[in-house]
Amino acid sequence: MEIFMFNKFISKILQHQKVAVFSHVRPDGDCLGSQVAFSLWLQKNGIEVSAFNEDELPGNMQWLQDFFPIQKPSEDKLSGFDAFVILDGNALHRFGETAEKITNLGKPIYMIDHHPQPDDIFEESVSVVSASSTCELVYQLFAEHDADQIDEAAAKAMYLGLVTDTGSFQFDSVKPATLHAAADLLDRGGFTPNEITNRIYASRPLKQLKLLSMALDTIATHANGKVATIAITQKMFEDTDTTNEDTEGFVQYPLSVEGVQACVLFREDGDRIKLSLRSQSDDIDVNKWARKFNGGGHQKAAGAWFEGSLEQALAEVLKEGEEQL
Ligand SMILES: [Mn+2]
Repeated sequence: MEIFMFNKFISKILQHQKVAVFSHVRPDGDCLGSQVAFSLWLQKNGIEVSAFNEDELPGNMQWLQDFFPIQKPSEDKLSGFDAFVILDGNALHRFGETAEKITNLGKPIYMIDHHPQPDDIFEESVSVVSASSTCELVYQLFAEHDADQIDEAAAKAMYLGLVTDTGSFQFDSVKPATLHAAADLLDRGGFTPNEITNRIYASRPLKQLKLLSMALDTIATHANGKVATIAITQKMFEDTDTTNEDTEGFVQYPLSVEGVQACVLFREDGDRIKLSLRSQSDDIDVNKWARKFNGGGHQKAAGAWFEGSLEQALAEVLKEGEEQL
């Protein structure tokens, strides 16, 4: 990773007076953590900041609101900003209806992200596909500018993103630099790792575990045990009184089956199926796989939508997967 990769980004963005920061729809720990930390950074450097997200924060991340408030955007709220920033996504459509219209305002848009194939609409961007998380990049920004500006709130917010985007430091996106960042955040923030992980992982409602148990029952392997699938149906949601948000992390279970190199989670959503694909092998590129269904993501994590029934989705997605192997 370059040492001064934020040089131009920092000098340009600090010339603005009033900046709006967006995190992506269906927010996760990385987009919210980076949004809160980056908003705090702007504020510390004399910029008036507002943070926006189209959706509700997950229940186990509401505590971030104590560090920096995140509000729902509307068109009238967005007048008066002289720059916009999007974090943890590289195309405006990932940020919801209101964000999609900010190009009409004619103000510069900045981006920090780690997904492949970024749009080219940005005034300045830092796009590092090999980074474990956007929070690791925001940490680099702090470090490059003035690490002493990392206070407890910013440290906890960034630590959250590091933990959640790396499956608790298990994915192979984790580099020495990731763990250096985590260690420095713990040091500067004066907190212990379990302070964050307990809030995130030890706060599961019972109904979520009931849903998980039903989903685990559907795990099956294919392609000589190299591919695993897991399915979540509307009926499971109804029977357990749960929603999409309760499926966070489920995709890791089929991937943990011995010998499995890639997996697909199928989730019924109306008359469509949401596909979440994961790979833990350099030989299987799930980004390519998902693109066959008009989706995308990373080599090791991607998503797509399938129009049709669960049975059709299983058959067609697996057929495509066999070709990939
Ligand atoms: Mn991320």
